[in-house]
Amino acid sequence: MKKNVWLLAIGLIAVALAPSCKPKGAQSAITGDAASKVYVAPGTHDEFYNIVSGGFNGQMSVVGLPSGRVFKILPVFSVHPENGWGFSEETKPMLNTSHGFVPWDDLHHIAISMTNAEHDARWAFGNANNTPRIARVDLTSFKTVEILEIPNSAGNHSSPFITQNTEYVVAGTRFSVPVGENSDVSIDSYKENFKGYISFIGVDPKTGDMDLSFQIEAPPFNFDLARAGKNKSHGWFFFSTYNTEMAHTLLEVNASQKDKDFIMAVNWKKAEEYVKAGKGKKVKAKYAHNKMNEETHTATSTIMEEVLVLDPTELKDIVYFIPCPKSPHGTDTDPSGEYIVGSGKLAAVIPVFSFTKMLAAIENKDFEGDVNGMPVLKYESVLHGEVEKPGLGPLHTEFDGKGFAYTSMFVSSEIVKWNIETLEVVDRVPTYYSVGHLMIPGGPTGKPHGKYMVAYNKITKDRYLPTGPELTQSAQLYDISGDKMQLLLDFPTIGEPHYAEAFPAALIKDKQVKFYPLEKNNHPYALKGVADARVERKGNEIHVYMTSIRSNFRPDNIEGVNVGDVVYFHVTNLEQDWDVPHGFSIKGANTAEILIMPGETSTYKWTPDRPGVFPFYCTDFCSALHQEMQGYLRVSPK
Ligand code: CUK
Ligand code: CUA
Repeated sequence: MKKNVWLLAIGLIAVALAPSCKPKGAQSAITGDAASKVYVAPGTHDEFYNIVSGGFNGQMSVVGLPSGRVFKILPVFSVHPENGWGFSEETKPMLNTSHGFVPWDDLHHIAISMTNAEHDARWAFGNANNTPRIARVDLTSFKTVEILEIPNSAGNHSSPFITQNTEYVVAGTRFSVPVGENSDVSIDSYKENFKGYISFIGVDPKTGDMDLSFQIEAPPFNFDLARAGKNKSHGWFFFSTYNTEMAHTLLEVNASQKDKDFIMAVNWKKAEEYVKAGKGKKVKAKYAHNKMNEETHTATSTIMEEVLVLDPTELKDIVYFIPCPKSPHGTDTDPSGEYIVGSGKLAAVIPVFSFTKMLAAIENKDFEGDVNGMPVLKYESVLHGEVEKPGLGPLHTEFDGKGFAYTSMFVSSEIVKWNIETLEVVDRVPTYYSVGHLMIPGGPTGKPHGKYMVAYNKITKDRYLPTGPELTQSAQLYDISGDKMQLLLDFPTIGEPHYAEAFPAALIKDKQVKFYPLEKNNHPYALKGVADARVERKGNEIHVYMTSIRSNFRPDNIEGVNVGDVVYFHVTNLEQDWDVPHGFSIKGANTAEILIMPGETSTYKWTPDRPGVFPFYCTDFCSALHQEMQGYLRVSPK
């Protein structure tokens, strides 16, 4: 390795180790009235829903703001024994992929659906990083209702960012990979054989159903994050890229050599026209598309076979590169859509680009080179200006709708507030410690709700009672209604939050599903009343048509089952009231419990391996006679 590369490596290691430093003035940001600002009196509700990614736990969590209270862990990409997600026969297909059943993933980013660049909060989208997928959550039931796998992709980090009317959800690949029939190639052939893909997933405006509309083939860079243009820049998408060096080993050093990487600007309206004009090429690619049926509450998984790909080296006016210092992580667009902020995590400034100038630079062919024939715009001709001395390690930027931007600084552990027009830093507050994403309610929309800002910190150290080597990740709530940011509250989180979004609770709180009407339950094993409860044998399958209602199961004494039979308990919860689930589990079963919502049917599968009498019971305390809600199943030798 060359000497300057070693020096760079040492510099990077110093940066990487820096986060254990504490910010100066550690407690000073807290003032007297913080407690009253976060106090949500018993019996009253929080003002905002905060949907928070769970990182390596693969789920979303639902948090109230300003209290920081957790209301729900909402299972998405990881199995969740608490309510049978990925264990019940109805939900197993949701976790199917072209690789088969995948029980875990890593969920980084949240996107809340929008209309006219404002939250409509119909759906929450989340990304799976490891086995690339996008999930859609229905925010009237807080259930994951659809999961779409993304082919030609790996490390689905640049996702699931959405356009201002939820026309598209995007998914940009973090890892470029060889694709197609023969992807058994030498890793050394990275530059020739590896490719990056950006996927545009269409969302049906009525139903929310997703469809992989098209992909754009891109150079083998790493795509990190993205933001749609909005208002003024509606029709464009901006992706941050790093490793434009196209290294495939020791990226820590080899992917940090250039002073500038790129923000890739994509004219998706134009791409859409090309798709309509038949300019795409269909290529073979296997991916799963999983949907929850609304009437049966049973998921189906379909394996898709091909995808439409656009080649921007031929369709020359859809992709442009904006140079951006240095390894940009976040890229964010301000509420007007005029400004595009790049956050080079190794850069000393925050560059702010102008959409108007970008269009002019394209018009005037103000180029400084190309990537595979796709133009690189001149940095100076697109630049609105640079925020100077913002701090160390800028990652992400959110907006308050009052002309200010807030950028998280990972290395210097602070949030920096700056004026979008003048680029002047006007305030800074410490975070504890090493903030990743930050979030302002409505921050990525055209109409931020402002008021609060939350820092999602990567390192907790001494903030809570210690719990051995693994400490909770931590969030911190700040009041941003005044000129100066004020720290109000620390609260622990579920998993490791990356991005989160928040919206006013009033948008959805009166639209919540309370129970499912029994008469609309079209599950093939649904029962409408206890009179239909029964046991049926089909070969070596035993189907128990079971009801649950306070406070019994019917049937509750089951005989005639032999070792090796496959027993299906199809449990219908006959309750027609809010907040009365029943649970079910049986001794020794090699699966989780199921938790059945009122009016729903859920199936628990078990293959007994020994003779005996096996008790089962309701796992959710449902009435004063909950402990009476039980039964026995007798298993006889074959
Ligand atoms: S992120 Cu995924 S590495 Cu800054 Cu959006 Cu945390
Ligand atoms: Cu039903 Cu406890």
